[in-house]
Amino acid sequence: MQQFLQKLKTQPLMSGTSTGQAFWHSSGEEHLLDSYSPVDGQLMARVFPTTHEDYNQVVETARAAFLEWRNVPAPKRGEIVRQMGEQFRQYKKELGTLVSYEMGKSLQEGMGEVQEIIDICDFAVGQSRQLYGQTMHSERPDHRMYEQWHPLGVVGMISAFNFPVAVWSWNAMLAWVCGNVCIWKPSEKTPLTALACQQIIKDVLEQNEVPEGVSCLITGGREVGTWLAEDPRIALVSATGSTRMGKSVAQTVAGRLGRYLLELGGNNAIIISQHADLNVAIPAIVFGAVGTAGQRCTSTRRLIIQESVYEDVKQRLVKAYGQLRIGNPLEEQNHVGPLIDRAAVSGYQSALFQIKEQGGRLLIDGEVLEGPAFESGCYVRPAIAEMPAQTEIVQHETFAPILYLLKYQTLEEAIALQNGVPQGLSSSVFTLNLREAERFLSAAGSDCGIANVNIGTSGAEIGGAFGGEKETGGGRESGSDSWKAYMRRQTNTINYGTTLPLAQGIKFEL
Ligand code: UN1
Repeated sequence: MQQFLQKLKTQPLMSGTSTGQAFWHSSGEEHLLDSYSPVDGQLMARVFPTTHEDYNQVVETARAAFLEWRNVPAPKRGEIVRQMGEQFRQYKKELGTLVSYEMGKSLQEGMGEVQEIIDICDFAVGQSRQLYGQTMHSERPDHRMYEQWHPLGVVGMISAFNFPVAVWSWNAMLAWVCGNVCIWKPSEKTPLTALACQQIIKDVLEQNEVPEGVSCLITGGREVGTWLAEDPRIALVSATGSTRMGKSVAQTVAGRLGRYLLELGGNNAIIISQHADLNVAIPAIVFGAVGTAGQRCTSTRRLIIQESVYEDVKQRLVKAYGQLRIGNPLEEQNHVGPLIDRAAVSGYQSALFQIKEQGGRLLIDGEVLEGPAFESGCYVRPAIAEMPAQTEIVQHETFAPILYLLKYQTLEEAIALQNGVPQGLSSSVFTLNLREAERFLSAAGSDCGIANVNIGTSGAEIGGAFGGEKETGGGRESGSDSWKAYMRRQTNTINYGTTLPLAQGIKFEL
């Protein structure tokens, strides 16, 4: 690991503030942010967090950089993002390994996360030549009307520990090709991967003489996120994390009529119909429920099963769970790594307790694993609970590998259950029946931002717009036309005639 850290130019004692090429800190050692690996409980590094004074310097540098960056032609900005993508290709193994070690997801998933960065870089390069506006026909003679998209300014990004680098890249790469400058506040639980990303793109910024301040990094706890939310100099705050955090960011940013983009909690369900191909469904369920140890916002938390196949599904799941290997995520044969920290383990234990209190029955009981290889205290056994109904705990997003089973008779009932939670991110149905699939995708079907047929709830590709409804926050990031969130629309009307006709036929003659 040490050798990977060195390659990524991340050291045991790091400055957590950067405006792109420059890294610095002004806080003393008494305020250090410690990064412990959930894999083995080791202290990986200590980071100097950003002070309020440093923060102001970062924002001012970013603002000055924006004045230059917005004038760089969009395809040229795309070219710089292309070079960043090349760098991430080169460092995929090192960064993927660091993601796995700092966050605890499997090495495969760590690499997959870096692949998402590479993919969004490619996407953003293409997008840089496609920041299209529409043209409209004016109702007035000798007039032309069209719209264009301009950058917003400084974009603040608050990211979560579970996707410590990919979610930043979805935001940053698009924000940059759109002409914005970025300030990234990663989760205080995963500062190192963020510093590594900043190191990886540093040379590209330098070689292209990109103004200092286009890519900024600030580190620290919740209060640092609050600085972004409160600051009228931040045109857009894009935040990923808990619904509680999102509500607070939304209220603060709305209080100054700023813009926000939220990607919050999910409570994702898969409906298993009697027409499902279970050979396809079972691996999708298991990956969705236990992948990233149930810490994706797209993790599968609820399984809504038609009663005639309920017993069969149950048995197959128990068998599949019996084959899961829990352990060091850096070892490729393991499927499930640790939870992020002991607080997450407490949340898992409390959910198991509430399941029993609310009439649930644990089909596979959870436990915190102990002994050699589990010293960090963060490894837990993925659990399955049969629930009598969608009780309070089922309504709640517990960031841990706990899967709830519910039974249904009719598809209408299944859809009502699927929609009957406060969150609305991802959803799936497994069926080979066309009517069922189309009903699920119709306006009367899933109320989520993502609705799939015969694939699971997690593992979305970057090409689609990513995000969800209700308490998930309503924002869309990544593919499709999500770029529009990082730009302001301007409607332009040009009169090339010699008179001044007014709209709506109004006569105003002098
Ligand atoms: C998240 O958990 O915040 O669809 C993002 C997926 C990943 C992204 C998840 N591509 O599971």
